[in-house]
Amino acid sequence: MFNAFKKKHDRTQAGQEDRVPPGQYVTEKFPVLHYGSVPQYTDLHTTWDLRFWGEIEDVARLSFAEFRALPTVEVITDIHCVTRWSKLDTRWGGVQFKELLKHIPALKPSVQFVIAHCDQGFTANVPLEVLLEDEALLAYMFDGQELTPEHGYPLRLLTPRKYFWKSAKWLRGLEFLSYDKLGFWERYGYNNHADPWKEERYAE
Ligand SMILES: Nc1nc2c(c(=O)[nH]1)N[C@H]1C(S)=C(S)[C@@H](COP(=O)(O)O)O[C@H]1N2
Ligand SMILES: [Mo]
Repeated sequence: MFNAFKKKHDRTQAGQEDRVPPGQYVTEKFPVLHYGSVPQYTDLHTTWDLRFWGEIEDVARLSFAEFRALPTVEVITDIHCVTRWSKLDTRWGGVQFKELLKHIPALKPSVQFVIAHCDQGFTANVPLEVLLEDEALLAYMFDGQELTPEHGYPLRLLTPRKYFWKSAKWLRGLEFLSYDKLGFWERYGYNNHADPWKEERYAE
């Protein structure tokens, strides 16, 4: 069902320590972290959609059925939480962000940032260029199974090369902007750039 998409990790040939950013430890577990409660969904076909607005040729939405009909890929990548756990070789399935862009009205050339909007008001800001990378997914499968509610069912972002807080769970909308606008954790004091390899954990 999923097209094989396995970008060889830059560091797979090296030892594990070269895959673990400074100040992180590796866990086999999959901790759950978020602010607030886990949203409950009943009939996704009638109550769920994914909306697009901002610097885009037209506002748009995809229904649950339309979104699930988009081509999918599998991505294997490492995730790094700012609370210091890292999990290696996590396996995700979903729609590549750059694939999604083929199915919605064109972005204006001015777009440089994307704000992920989630159920219950959570937001995360990500530079467009990060989401254009091969590993950037709108993910709904983890380890071959549908995402569980606490990990973001029915849809989350998977944001490459950033601390995991930019991988927004319970995604419902994408806003396209020419300028940057801080998201939830970024306003709360996390570092806007969020590069684990530079330990960009907190704002100055
Ligand atoms: N909607 C939403 N998404 C969120 C968060 C949140 O509070 N709300 N927290 C982020 C943080 S801080 C982390 S570390 C990851 C955790 O994802 P997990 O629970 O699947 O491990 O989700 C991110 N996505
Ligand atoms: Mo986090």
